[in-house]
Amino acid sequence: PSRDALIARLPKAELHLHIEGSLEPELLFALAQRNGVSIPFASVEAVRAAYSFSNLQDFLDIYYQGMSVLQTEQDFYDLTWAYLERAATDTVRHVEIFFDPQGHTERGLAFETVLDGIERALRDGEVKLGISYRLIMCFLRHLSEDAAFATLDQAMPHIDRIHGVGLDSSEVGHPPSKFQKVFAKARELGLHVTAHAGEEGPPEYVHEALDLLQVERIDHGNRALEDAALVRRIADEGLTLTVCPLSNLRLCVIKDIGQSPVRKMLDLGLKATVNSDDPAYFGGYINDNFRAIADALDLSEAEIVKLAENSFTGSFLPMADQIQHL
Ligand code: ES4
Ligand code: ZN
Repeated sequence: PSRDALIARLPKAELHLHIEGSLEPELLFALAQRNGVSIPFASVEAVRAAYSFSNLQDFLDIYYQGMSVLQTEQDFYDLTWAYLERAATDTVRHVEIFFDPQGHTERGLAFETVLDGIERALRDGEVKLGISYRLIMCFLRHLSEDAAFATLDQAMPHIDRIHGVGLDSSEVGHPPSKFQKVFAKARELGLHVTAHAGEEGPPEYVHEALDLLQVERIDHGNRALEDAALVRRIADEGLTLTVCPLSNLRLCVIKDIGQSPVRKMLDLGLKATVNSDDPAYFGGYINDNFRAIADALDLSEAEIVKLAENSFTGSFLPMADQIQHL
């Protein structure tokens, strides 16, 4: 249908993408062999079959296990380059990529191995694919704030290469308030700030992300819709929500794709965007996410265009660069 053609050709930015979550089973297998890392799967098919989750933690256990095949700077390059080539086929023009340094430094890798490989691919993507980028370092919220400070210290010699900080991993039981001090430090350094909030956690966590972390965006934000005052605030402040429809479905945040919060957010005048989160694990890249909700939510062409525009105006690009894409 014409909606699919529109989605296929619309320029878009991806604002919620964990680079480690773009590790496809084929590359996972190839890297396991290259690095002599043993994985508990006999085949690519067996890996895919294991990607059945009933909640966020179910997924995270498999996601952290998958990362173990990433060992060298070249591995991080190959991972990131594969994502960028795939994103280019979806007419993605700008990416703001999350990475989880603690998922790697905890395994004994140097912070620089991770950063150098990801960044080298991002620079190549800018030159060869015309995709601009920002890089967002996430703190793992199931770890302590001291561990987040140690990660920020490791990043300090390279801070000009990192554009923002985020907060991810197990949400419930690890509220934004736990990271108030380290986010204050990040803001003092001039970094952009965002946080996962309201994916599984209550609306109170979204309030905390705004009040205590002073985030510029809300990653997911599904459960913000349960709180009318919060909805009003998000609308009034023009805050961007980075929604991930297929992620929500596969992590059982929603029962079917027709329950994606994108419909309500658009109807409420909230600035929603569509993103792929961990595409290798959730069964689709950004255009797959657009197509899934376009059908299920019966999005108009104007709504699809609006979602793509929101991805640029909600990005960390300077205004002048945002406008170039509209
Ligand atoms: C994540 Cl979907 C999601 N939620 C929280 N943390 C994450 N890390 C990678 N994907
Ligand atoms: Zn995420």
